[in-house]
Order: sequence, then structure tokens, then C-alpha cells
Amino acid sequence: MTELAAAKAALKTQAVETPSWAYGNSGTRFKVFAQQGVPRTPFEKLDDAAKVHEFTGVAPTVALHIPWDKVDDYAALAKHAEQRGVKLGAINSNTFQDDDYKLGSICHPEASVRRKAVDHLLECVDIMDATGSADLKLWFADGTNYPGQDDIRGRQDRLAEGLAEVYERLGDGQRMLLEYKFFEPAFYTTDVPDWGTAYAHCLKLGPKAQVVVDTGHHAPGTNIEFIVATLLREGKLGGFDFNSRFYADDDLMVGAADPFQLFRIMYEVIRGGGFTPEVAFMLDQCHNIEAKIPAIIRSVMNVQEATAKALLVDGDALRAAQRGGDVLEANAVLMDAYNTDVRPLLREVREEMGLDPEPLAAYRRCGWGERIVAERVGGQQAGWGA
Ligand code: PSV
Ligand code: MN
Repeated sequence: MTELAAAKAALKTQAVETPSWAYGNSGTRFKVFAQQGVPRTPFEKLDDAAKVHEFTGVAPTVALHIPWDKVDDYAALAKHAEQRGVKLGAINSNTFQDDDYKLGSICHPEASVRRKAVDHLLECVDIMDATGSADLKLWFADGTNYPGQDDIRGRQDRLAEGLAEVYERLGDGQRMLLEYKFFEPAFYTTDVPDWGTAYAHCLKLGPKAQVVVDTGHHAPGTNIEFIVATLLREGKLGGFDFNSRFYADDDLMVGAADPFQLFRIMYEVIRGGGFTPEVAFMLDQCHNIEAKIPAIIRSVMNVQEATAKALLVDGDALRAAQRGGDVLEANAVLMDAYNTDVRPLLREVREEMGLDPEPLAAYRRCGWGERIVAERVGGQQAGWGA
């Protein structure tokens, strides 16, 4: 197989998971701007996600967020998804929107609140059993605002204890993906602030616990691809929450702010053997001012473009330059791949997959956007806390 053919074959196997919450209304802490046609139910979110997959061909799963996507019958939800050509993906827990969690959830100083949080996580595993989801994605808003507010080390002990109980509940083929974030909503200490803390907990828990890298969760200037390389090397990279940031946890469209960073990350993924179904490539974004479905299609395409460029890196030439200490040439090899216009290649890939080569134009022509505006009238639009 030529290198180009290998790249095409790899691109056809790509899978980007879209988040149910990206289809609902969202905003900043100042204002949520409601959009017309937004889903009212998890079923309608899946209808929208199915359109993203229909036109991109590489978004086959949808992450759920509990309780936002709570339904009476998860088997029916899974069936609804399958009838539309998608599947349910990671289950995201929510231990950050209840009054009880003011001082934290599984790290809370009071045992009764910790119990409630762990029970919620266990409920999420029950839901995984019903939906067939393999991944439990955990992000904790836990932390403190003031020095002395709580015992930093004690909170780590409580975290370890809570995680261990949930880990024990995981079934065969189920994983726990632990996400870190350097600050917010707590500002003095955060209980899982960085990849090292997440890694240490996952290592102790065992092979079913892995780290998830949310690209928006790092301090400015952090070399995320180094973290990716390290976690892959240690067999602990469980997945990504892709999005873009200019400042902090901005949740903008992946590949919008810094496509070069996304390329560097995807290069390390491929270099480290991480371009496999064992690494979950998820989006974690909100579309506050732009139309949601086209923005998600654009995001999936941005991931595809970065992946295509990373697949085009001439590995032999790069290694030769690196071995020879040819700094300029090594850098040039990488930049050649990055500067390649991969859009024609991706158009070909889509045509070979039986898709329209231009997903955004095809989506606009299909009339779904107008249909949902006309049909989704009344009811309660989905959104944070819905
Ligand atoms: C909050 O920062 C957050 O964006 C985390 O990244 C989670 O993955 C997501 O919310 C959903 O809980
Ligand atoms: Mn995230």
C-alpha cells in the first residue's frame, strides 16, 4: 500500500464522538442564548447527532450526560440511536449541579455527600449496562477556594476511596476515564488538576482506569502533545475531549483556535500507536453563538484534517533527519505535512465512503435545519440542567 492509500484507509476508520450537550442550548455564566430548533429530549439530540454522522461518516457515537440525558428506558434510547445509524457512547457523570456539592462531591468533607456522589457514579455504571456504553467519563468540580478551607491530602484520600468503589463496580469491557482540569470552579486547589494527579489515581486503580485529556484544560503554553506522548507510552491514555481555547475552558470548536496544536497532538497519537478504538476521540464543546449542527460538522472535519496531515508525515524522512541531528530538516518534514492542503484527499475519502465530498454544503441542502425549526415548537428546550 502506498503511503497515501494507507492514510486514506486510516481516515475511513476514524471515529469522533459528539457530545449530547453540544446539541442543546448553552451559554456563558452571563447568558444562554436560546436557538430555534434545539432538541427538547435526548431522543431529539440523537436525531441531530445522526445528521452529523450521516454527512461526515466519522461520528458514529454520542456521549450522554447524566442527569441531563436521563430517560426512563435506556434500552429504548439505545434502539432509537441505532435506528438512526449511531450508537450511545461515553456516560458523563454530573456531580457539580446540586446544592449539596458546594464544597465538593467525592472529596467533600462530609461522608453523606460523598455517599451521594459515589451513588450517582454507580448509577452511571448501571446506565452503561443498559446502554452498552463502555466508558464512564468523570470530571469533578471538586476543590477549594481558600488556603486552609479543607485538608488537601485528606481530599486526595477521599477521592481515591470513592474512585476505588466505582472501579470495583465496572464490568468487563467497561472503563473509567478520569479527566483533569487545572482550575475552575475552584480557584485555590483543584482535586484533579493535572495529568499527573489523574495518572497517579488511575495507576493505583488498575488497567480499567485511564486518563482523558480535555484540550481546554491546561494553562496557556502547556505542551499538550508531550502529555499525550507520555500517557500513551504508559498505556494510560483513555481518550480526548477535544475543543479549542484562547484563554481557559472556552469550549470553542476544536481546531478553530490552534489547528497546528491539534495537528501536533494527532501526530503524537499516531506516532504512539494511539489511533485505535482504545483511545476515545470525543468532542466536548458548546455552541453558544453559532448554529450547532453545522458547528459540530465543522469540528469533526477539523479533527479529520489534523489527522490527515499527521498521517502524511514522512516517518522515514523524519527519523533520518532526527538521527542525523538535522534540526532544520526534521522540522521541515513535519511542517511539510502540516502545510499540505488535505481537503482534496478528504473529499476523495468521503466519495469512496459513499458520502458527499462537502459535508457542510450537503447538510445545508438537506433541509434538516429548517425542519427542526418548524417542527420543534413548544416543550422545554434542552440545555444545561435540563
Ligand atoms: C467542565 O469543564 C466540562 O467541560 C468538563 O470538561 C467535562 O468533560 C464536561 O464539562 C462535561 O461534564
Ligand atoms: Mn471535558
